[in-house]
Amino acid sequence: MKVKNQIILALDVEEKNKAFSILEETTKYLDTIKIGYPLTLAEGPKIITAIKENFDVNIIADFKVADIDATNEKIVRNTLNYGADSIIVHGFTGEDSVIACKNAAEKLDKEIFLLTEMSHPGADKFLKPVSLDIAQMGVDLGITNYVAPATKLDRLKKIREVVGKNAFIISPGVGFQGGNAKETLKYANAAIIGRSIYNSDSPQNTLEDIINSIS
Ligand code: NUP
Repeated sequence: MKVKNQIILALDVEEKNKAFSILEETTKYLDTIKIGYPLTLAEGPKIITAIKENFDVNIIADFKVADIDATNEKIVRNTLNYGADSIIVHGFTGEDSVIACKNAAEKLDKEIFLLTEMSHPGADKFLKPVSLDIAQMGVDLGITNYVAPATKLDRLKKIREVVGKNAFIISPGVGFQGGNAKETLKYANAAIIGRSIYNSDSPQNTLEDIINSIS
């Protein structure tokens, strides 16, 4: 996997017009975006298809899939059939749930990202104690893509140690949540950035500044 300029835009706006205007400004510098519940619930899942038809971007669907295996299979298959290239799944649900996601994605020649630890403070209570085990489970299952926090560089570093140098880590929490892009990219392959870009007066200028800061 490769991400242009090592930046993934988290497009958590809630209107198609706004989403499209930000994409028009930023896709010169980006080839990968992340869409989650905010835009998908506001506009319906066909927004994924519409973006794929209008912009040359890879779409990571951030649906943090966390159900039993049979339901996970349906969520992953439907999401990827709308045109998403990959989907983020939780690991805390355990092996059978994660394997169902992996198999469903591979059937469509697509990929999953395994979420290990999260970037917000509250994740320290329940997720932190098990996140390295989640990462190790991912390795044991042959998963090569991971999500790990930019706000907790010590944790990101540890997760990198578990998943190995060849794994692909994408890392949310840069900017608004306090993480720094350059520091994050010492351990992660790409930084996920949302509000700092899409809430900026000039998403394009902000993105250019971030890219300059890491190169
Ligand atoms: O641990 C996580 N933290 C996180 O912020 C896992 C995530 N998937 N995210 C998502 O990354 C979050 O839902 C949002 O879409 C994006 C970060 O956006 P922002 O804080 O840069 O606006």
